Amino acid sequence: MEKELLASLEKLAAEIRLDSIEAIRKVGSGHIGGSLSIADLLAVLYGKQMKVDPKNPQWEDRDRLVLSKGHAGPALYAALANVGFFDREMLGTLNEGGTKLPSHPDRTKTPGVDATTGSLGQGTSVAAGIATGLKMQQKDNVVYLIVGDGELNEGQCWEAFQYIAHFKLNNCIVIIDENKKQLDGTTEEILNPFDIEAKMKAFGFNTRKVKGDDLAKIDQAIDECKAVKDEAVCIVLDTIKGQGVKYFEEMEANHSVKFNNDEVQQATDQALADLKKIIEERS
Ligand SMILES: Cc1ncc(C[n+]2csc(CCOP(=O)(O)OP(=O)(O)O)c2C)c(N)n1
Ligand SMILES: [Mg+2]
Repeated sequence: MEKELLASLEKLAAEIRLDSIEAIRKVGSGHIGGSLSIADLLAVLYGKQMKVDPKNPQWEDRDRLVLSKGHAGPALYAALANVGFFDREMLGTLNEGGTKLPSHPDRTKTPGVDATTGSLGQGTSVAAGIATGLKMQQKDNVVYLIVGDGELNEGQCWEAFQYIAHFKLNNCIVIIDENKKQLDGTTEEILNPFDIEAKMKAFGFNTRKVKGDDLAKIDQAIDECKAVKDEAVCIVLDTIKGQGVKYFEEMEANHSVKFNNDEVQQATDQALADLKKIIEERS
């Protein structure tokens, strides 16, 4: 990947982290861990891979994104704002009464949101349906489906995966955020998904696993998926819950973080300062 492009994606990933954390902190608590673990992925998608027009969010020929792990809405909103779908100032209205940015995405409220999600599992079927529709219309747009590893507890995921594989929906790139944690513990202790890559292969997916903080590798994996014909495709992202901010990575209960004491406030101030530095250096 060219140096300049890499720097611009690193900048966008830092902006997504900064804006997600600031918005959630303003609410007082929220899904920090799962928002940060997909910041790099979202930077590659909205910063390079996705065919979208921020000035025309309903453009018929756009690629779609289904954030099935809808609790990471703040990261999606940060990505959308930073590429121009709406004003960054709107991020400060997260979860307020009457907001266009509810904690979980709502396609009727937010410019750029393609699917209403939050009830885990359901986004997988929504993405399968959109991909089927695009195939029927002979459109070559891509649907990006982001699924959590804890979300795999939902049987609906496996039903949708079986469908996507059977109908060879290579226009639906399934991306599983393997951050090894879910709401109240590690996936291994709550309900072990075992080897996700092997499972997706067994379900008929052309599957690859990449480090979820390596922007160039994520980009390459998406290019590889786009080149696959007649097979369903999957990327397992090897991530850390809280990725990119050491304090949140090391926090044990980092699913929903409460900003209610001096320690977390001071560590967050430091994290925001560090992220601002990354953004400045790459501007
Ligand atoms: C059907 C359903 N059951 C329970 C929840 C509550 N819930 C929200 S997030 C979450 C854990 C999800 O874990 P994972 O998919 O690993 O998310 P991440 O680690 O990426 O935050 C749960 C159980 C929900 N949103 N939907
Ligand atoms: Mg998880």
